[in-house]
Amino acid sequence: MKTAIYPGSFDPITLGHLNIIKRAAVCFDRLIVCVLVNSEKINRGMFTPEERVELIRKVVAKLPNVEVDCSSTLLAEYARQKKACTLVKGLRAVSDYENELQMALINRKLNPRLETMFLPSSAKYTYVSSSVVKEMGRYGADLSDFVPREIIEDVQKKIESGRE
Ligand code: COD
Repeated sequence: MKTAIYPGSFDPITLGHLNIIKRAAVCFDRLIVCVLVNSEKINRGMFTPEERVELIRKVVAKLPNVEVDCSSTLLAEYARQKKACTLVKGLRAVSDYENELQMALINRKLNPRLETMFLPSSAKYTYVSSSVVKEMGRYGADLSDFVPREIIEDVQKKIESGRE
């Protein structure tokens, strides 16, 4: 069974993330979407790791080979524990690549069986990011082109509660 991991901050999950999840899910028997809590960004996040997992679960509920998890383990070690052969990363721009290449090389050094697969962002989601969602939400803008519809209300409520 071929298992892949799609790691991220997912603060919150966006349509750009979902597009990568759906495209990766057809390439592997099992895809684990993993909220990494050792990422530098996590402590600065708006949503707690548990909330991020909850939102992702709502969005991927109908994708049978997609699981959602949260981990504070070193990614290469987490992949070993899950018997995963591949890390999936999305690339929005050349600027993403430099940092991602370095991480891919380090992860393969730490776990020589672990490959990184880069999926280019779909053109219509290239500009979508969790930061943009939070920024737009603070201004009460319509999030339907940015966030999966199942979680728009949750995301808007959370952003509004942060404004009080
Ligand atoms: N279209 C396509 N892909 C997208 C889009 C979009 N619109 N938005 C985001 N993505 C991709 C990102 O490029 C990334 O691959 C993934 O989705 C997750 O994105 P984010 O923004 O939720 O998460 P990031 O960018 O903060 O990444 C956090 C990671 C946890 C993935 C990163 O920090 C990481 O890989 N950490 C592991 C550290 C590691 O491997 N260390 C090794 C030893 S140094």
